[in-house]
Amino acid sequence: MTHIPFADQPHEDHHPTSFVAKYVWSQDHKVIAVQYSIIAIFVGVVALVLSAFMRLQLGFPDTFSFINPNSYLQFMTLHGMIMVVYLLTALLLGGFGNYLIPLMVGTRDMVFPYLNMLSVWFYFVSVLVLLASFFVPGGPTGAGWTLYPPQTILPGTPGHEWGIILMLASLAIFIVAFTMGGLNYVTTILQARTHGMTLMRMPLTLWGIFTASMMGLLAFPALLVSAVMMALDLLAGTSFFMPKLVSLGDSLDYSGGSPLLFQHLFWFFGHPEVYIVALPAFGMVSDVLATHARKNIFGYRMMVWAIVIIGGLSFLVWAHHMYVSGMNLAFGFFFATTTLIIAVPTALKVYNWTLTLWQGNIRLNSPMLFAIGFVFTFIHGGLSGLFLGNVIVDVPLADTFFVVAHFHMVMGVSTVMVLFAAIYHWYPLVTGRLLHEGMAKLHFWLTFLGAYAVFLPMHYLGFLGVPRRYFAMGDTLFLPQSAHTLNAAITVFALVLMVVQVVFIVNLIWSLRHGPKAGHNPWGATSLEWQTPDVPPAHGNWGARLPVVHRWAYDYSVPGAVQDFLPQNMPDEEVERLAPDTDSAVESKS
Ligand code: HEM
Ligand SMILES: [Cu+2]
Repeated sequence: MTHIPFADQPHEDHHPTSFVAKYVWSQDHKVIAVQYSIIAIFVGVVALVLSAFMRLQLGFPDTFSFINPNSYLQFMTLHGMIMVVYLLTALLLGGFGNYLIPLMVGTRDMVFPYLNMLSVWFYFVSVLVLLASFFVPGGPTGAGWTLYPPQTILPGTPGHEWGIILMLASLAIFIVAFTMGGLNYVTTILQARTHGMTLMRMPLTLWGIFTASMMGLLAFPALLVSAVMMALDLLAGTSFFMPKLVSLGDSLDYSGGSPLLFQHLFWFFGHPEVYIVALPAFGMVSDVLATHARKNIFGYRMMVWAIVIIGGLSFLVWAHHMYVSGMNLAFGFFFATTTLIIAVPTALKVYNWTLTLWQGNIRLNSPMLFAIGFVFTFIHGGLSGLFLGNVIVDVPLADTFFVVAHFHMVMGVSTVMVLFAAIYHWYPLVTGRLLHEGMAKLHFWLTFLGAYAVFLPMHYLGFLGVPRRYFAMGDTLFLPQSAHTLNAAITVFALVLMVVQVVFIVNLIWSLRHGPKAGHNPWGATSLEWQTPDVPPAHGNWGARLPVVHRWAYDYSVPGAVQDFLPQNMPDEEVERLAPDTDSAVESKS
């Protein structure tokens, strides 16, 4: 007897009816995805406002009384942590991962829907705990998002009483949430693919999300144990990370712990984390580029292997964040080498994106513009990474604004570019409406140029030696006037860049009601998520029967075919039947 997938076995579908069951305690991956996305975007806006405060202080020192050295560090810490973990990780995996995985593999939902629901609610609690630190005595921790001990828990660092505890607790809860989600993403991709959906037919979006989820399951535990150990140092008097030291004249009770151990654990998580964010973005941008260039992605297999290899290698480079920690130089040489090796598969991906565009039938719409914007900003961020990856160049540049410029370009701006591309690309599927294209293009140009105006000059500040994590430069002699002028200019550009995002939010909300109806598969895309019987996809996604997959996800502009895309679930007989003249269809198949 042929195998009947679970979802196709005759059984009563459970369709929730009450509002609470549908939208609050929902187990539907699509609702959970939207919940994840809304929370992530909300907390991301908080982080954006915090960066506005920092920029105001840096551009116009002594002007704003509510920003003092302590609050600057607190804003900086929360800004960094929220952006990396609570916005990007949550939005890419919890948001896009949740929405796209079941639709793209052709199943009805995640394999553990209840766990999936718990995941989003744990995430919500972790955000609340984090934000609560603004309201406790002493405020949030100002230790920097890297949370290095001993300074993190010593008096003198803002938030050393309550703020740090809430930060550690919030991270622990986030990791629980991520683990419940991540297990779902991995298992669903491995176990719930529909008939014909082999691994090597999956869209690259799925490869990116899959690899990133696997990495998250391996990397987050390192952060979890460091959070627990630090909490013990803080509350139970252990000395995992705290050396024997004298603080403000008093000898503290700690003995023999290793602050460097924390740095290793943190970056064992922290570097892969960069790719946990980057790989889903790599995957999604590949699909956006192929769809809107009406071409197959160039070198699909290479692209898959590059994702997997980058994911694996990224566990071997962590100490490139520690060149100035006093570690052995030979050790530094090892990590510089592994870091530069990662550049190979990464550069390969960039070539393949470019070759995908080559002679494509390019539609310069908003998803495509943002996708191309990503390729630019990613190349720039990647190139400055080559500087910093080398010990001898990194040492003078460490802890300057060059580093701030580098990581904002490579993981801030470029990932956000992909997020915008993805939102403009998939919004019609999620809501059934198209966004306003004029507003979208305006949003692109102002965001793209604005991002360059903000982050390009920071490289120069870094060369001048402007230190990062400084509240004010004062009248330092080594800084020329140009540094101060630039700092003011960057702040003005940053404020414009932030205000421009209002166009995006307005477009999102306005188009919900007033956008033109998207209809079925408005981009003419091949992958399964666009082939559902209902738009937006209904509960259970596929109506009575699951789709069956006959081809890979990149059959665009196939010679001899009647239309310029062949959906993954279109059988060969159908392709032939639709072919305008049978000869050429047969030719192209032979
Ligand atoms: C308009 C957008 C943004 C602006 C204006 C901005 C601005 C800043 C500023 C002024 C700092 C502090 C620099 C210092 O004193 O050392 C900072 C730190 C940081 N930002 Fe952003 N940022 C933006 C977006 C992002 C995004 C999207 C990310 C996501 C990766 C991000 C991640 C970080 C991180 C990780 C830090 C380091 C925090 C630390 O040193 O502990 N930022 N940002
Ligand atoms: Cu790194």
